[in-house]
Amino acid sequence: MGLQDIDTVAEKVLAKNIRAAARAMRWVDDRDPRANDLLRKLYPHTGNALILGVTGNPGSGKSTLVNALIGQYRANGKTVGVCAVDPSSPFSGGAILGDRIRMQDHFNDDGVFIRSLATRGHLGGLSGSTLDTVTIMDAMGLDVIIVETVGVGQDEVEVVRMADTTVVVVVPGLGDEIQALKAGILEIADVFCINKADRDGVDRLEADIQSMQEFDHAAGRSFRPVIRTVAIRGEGIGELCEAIQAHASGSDADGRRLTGQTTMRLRTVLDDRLLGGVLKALRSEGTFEDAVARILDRKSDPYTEAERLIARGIELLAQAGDPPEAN
Ligand SMILES: Nc1nc2c(ncn2[C@@H]2O[C@H](COP(=O)(O)OP(=O)(O)OP(=O)(O)O)[C@@H](O)[C@H]2O)c(=O)[nH]1
Ligand SMILES: [Mg+2]
Repeated sequence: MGLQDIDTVAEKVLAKNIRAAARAMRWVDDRDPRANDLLRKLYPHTGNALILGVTGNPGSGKSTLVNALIGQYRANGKTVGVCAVDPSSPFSGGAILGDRIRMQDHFNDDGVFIRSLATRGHLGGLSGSTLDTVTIMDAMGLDVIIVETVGVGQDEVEVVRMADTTVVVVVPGLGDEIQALKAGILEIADVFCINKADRDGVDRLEADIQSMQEFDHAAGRSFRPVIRTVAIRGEGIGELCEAIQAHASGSDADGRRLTGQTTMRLRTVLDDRLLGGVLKALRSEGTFEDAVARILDRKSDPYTEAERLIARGIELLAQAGDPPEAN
């Protein structure tokens, strides 16, 4: 695995070469040892894209909305990257295929780069591989990078925290929407999007969101816009883009927010490398399974074993070689 190889791929990614970018993303997915070196080279060239999180319940119309947003950004001359995270949840089997179909308007446009990430089988790696994919897209010089995730798990919430602006998609008529919002998604919304506004119950849902916002407002939080869309017909997309733009260029994009994002990024990479990397190594040498067996036999306990695994993990990390000096 030549360093030259990594340099070439990095140069090509920076020159917007699609095949090199796809290769880089494969390295990330496969946890290829070249990925870290590559990402290190790309990182200084990032920070220019608008990173947009789109999250919401399964089936709320996120992909359809993303498809419409791509159209709007392309019409404004902007290039777009999409990173769609398939939660592999029981609700939405086949989401990757679904994304393909829903975003197919843009498959032959070389100003659009769409990547689906499966989460099945990733050990603590969802946030990490999403973040790495976004880094590659940012380095490619794409203007807007949209990350679509289902807003159900903690992992998804963390992914969205890396975004500059987050749109939370809700739909009328479910009744449980607000419950889902209360379970943490509400917090992360910079813009609310009521999609499927062609259905009944829109006024009611908007009133619910607003009354929650009153509550938040009393606690010092500013009001966030609520935009109605009918994604399948492209209605409300212009307004949604404006609300996104207003947030992205607003005072929220201040130093504190950026520090928060950077903290989240570092934590994400750290979690990913520790859990994904070290745990994988521990499992492949059987240490983890041995520990499970000892606990099962009541010969040991999770506390002792966790300490033992941490110690072994540190040894494995040391063997993997020292990182380059910070400069
Ligand atoms: N009536 C109506 N249906 C819509 C609208 N937007 C999307 N849909 C439909 O809702 C269904 C789900 O849309 P998707 O875009 O796949 O939803 P999603 O949130 O990406 O779904 P997952 O990725 O599986 O969580 C599809 O059948 C869409 O055609 C809308 O504005 N109105
Ligand atoms: Mg989708």
